[in-house]
Amino acid sequence: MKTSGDSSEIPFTAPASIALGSLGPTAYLLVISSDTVKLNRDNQLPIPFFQIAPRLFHQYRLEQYGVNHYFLFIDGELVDDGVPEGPYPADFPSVVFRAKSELVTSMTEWDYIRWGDIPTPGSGDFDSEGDIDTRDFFYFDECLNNGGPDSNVGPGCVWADIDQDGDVDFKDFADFQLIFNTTE
Ligand SMILES: [Ca+2]
Ligand SMILES: [Ca+2]
Ligand SMILES: [Ca+2]
Repeated sequence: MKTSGDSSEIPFTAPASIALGSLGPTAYLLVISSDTVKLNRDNQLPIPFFQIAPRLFHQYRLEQYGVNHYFLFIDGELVDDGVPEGPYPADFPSVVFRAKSELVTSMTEWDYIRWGDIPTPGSGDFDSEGDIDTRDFFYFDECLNNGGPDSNVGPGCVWADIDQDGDVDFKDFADFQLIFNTTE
């Protein structure tokens, strides 16, 4: 997503935010302005801020592994990690994203939001359903379009790097075709 909103809006949970919550101890709230991002997990914990290049699209990715570890990536770069406060999701999980103007007018654009099990690296199985089908190809194609030989397409496409050499290129596409629809 990207936003033109000023960082002075951040105390008002504006200009943009995405909140992952559920009935449990663990929550993640990202408050995003044009050049600054705030992560709030819990007011009792440190609240880190990150600088981003202003008014450009940026990608935010949060991974949580059981109760052991979470990782936050911005544009594929690890910016924060640590021990979660508990399991996630718990009951009634939700993802709430919004744009808001408190005192300063702004424009916010969300491109896409995804949620789900983290796919196995190199599996080609984006949606972790145990098959390789057209739905997986839809996202594989996106990784390939952003990739190429020796590219780094970031943690969001590790599942599409079939030969596990760090990129998503036409070699991976050839391998993807070989496993397409071959598993249940
Ligand atoms: Ca699949
Ligand atoms: Ca390659
Ligand atoms: Ca590859």
